[in-house]
Amino acid sequence: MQIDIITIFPEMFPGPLGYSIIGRALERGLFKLGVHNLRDYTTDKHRIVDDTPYGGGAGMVMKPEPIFRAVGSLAQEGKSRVILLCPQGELFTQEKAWELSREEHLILICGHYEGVDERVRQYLVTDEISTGDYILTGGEIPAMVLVDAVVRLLPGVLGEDSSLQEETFTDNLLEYPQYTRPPEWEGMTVPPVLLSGHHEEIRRWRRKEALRRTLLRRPDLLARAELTAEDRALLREIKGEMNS
Ligand code: 4G0
Repeated sequence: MQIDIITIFPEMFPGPLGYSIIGRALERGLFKLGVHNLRDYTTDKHRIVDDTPYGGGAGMVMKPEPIFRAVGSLAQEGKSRVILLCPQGELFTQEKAWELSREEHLILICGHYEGVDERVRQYLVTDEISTGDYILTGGEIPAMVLVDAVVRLLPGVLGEDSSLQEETFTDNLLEYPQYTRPPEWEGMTVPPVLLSGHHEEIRRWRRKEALRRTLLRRPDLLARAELTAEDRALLREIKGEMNS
């Protein structure tokens, strides 16, 4: 996969993407990262990328021409998703990360100021994506979030035994609680079932705790989960425990 970033702060990259699993994937050539200074696509002496909004009002808007030139020089006919990171975009989800992980070329546009000329959205961008309902000073950190979420799904990036299937959001349930050694630390203990070696009991306990967490913290996810007969029985047990 090729990922091209268009930004007025190219020095921010690779930044966090140069570390850990994504950094390793970059070194191993499992994806290519191109970082492009938007000002290199201006034609004026002062390399201006913003201008005042038509109709008046506070703040500045990103000019269309440098963005059109940058995307025009990077896009490969019919092969590129052109993504604008902005608060008005569709919320980024694990499902969207999986969708983008199947693409061969992503172009990410990092917005700034009070926004981007609407013609960029209308004629250039294929996807507007928001990482969450908050405003940042620029789209660079959301772009890094997207790259991390997508690249870790590419073949060969995660280790052998890390199961992408078992993950949170694949089945719309939160993860069950995890413990490691020691079995007791300053009076804080590990649930005995996990030390019991009874694999079937452990599986059932984990499923129940995943359901309990999702019920308490994310009832919206639980409503969308596909529940088995066992899941419904476990939820009844949990609800019984809550009344007593
Ligand atoms: C475009 C993304 C870009 C428009 C970008 C701001 C939050 C996110 C930006 C604006 C961003 C996110 C209209 C304020 C840059 N902030 N949640 N800021 N407007 O993904």
